Amino acid sequence: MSVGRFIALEGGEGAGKSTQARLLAEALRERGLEVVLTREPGGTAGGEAIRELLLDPKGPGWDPEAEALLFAAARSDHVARLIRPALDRGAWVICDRFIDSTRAYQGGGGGLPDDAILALHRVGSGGLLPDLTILLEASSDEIAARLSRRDGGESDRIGGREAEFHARVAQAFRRFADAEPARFARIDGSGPAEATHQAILEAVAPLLPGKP
Ligand code: Z5A
Repeated sequence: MSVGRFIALEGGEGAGKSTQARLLAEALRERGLEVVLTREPGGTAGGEAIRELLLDPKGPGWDPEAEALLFAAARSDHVARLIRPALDRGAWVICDRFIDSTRAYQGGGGGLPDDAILALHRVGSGGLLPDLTILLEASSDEIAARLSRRDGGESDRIGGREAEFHARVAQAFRRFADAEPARFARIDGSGPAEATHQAILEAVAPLLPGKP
């Protein structure tokens, strides 16, 4: 049986994570691999219900502590019911955001200590980490243009926070990638989607079956 692999895509809003997650899933399926394409918050019925609670712009809003607990609860369900079973049967899991988003948004952006977030992750999800985390980065001008084309000024409850919050989030992602270069690949997502896809395929290649 082949070995299951877990790839997460991370980065700010509009960096191209969903687009690239889809392209990567298609490329791996073309190689005959079973791929589970999923997202956070979400991925299971319970995770999607918590997503609504967290992101609905008309919802009540949460303090960083409550937000971190809700993300951890959604992730716990996602790992137990979808991600672990898929990895155990040898599938590849491609996840649009995972634990490093909580570390960057509720930690870097919201001010919660990283060790508290990682402790919640150990309790909720057994501390599961991706084999590879792809950090997609693009300039703020490029991202603003994409989001304005797509959303015309509408944001979810977290995406709509002030620019300083998002700057702290981006800085935190860079810090995590620099601290764990073996787990992260930092990829420039500002160019055409196809160029970014090729760079991601190169980063993923060492994990493919048959590679040492
Ligand atoms: N959040 C959190 O706080 N803590 C956590 O633990 C987790 C999440 C897991 C989830 O929102 C929110 O929850 C998020 C973080 C927070 N809020 N913020 N910020 P989401 O899942 O709804 O949204 P998102 O993750 O921020 O994704 P997004 O806005 O959809 O961006 P994306 O997935 O990175 O980009 P995309 O959908 O692939 O592309 C965006 C647009 O650009 C789209 O119209 C594309 O067609 C276009 N695009 C993509 N690539 C290109 C290129 N290369 N050139 C030109 N145009 C492109």
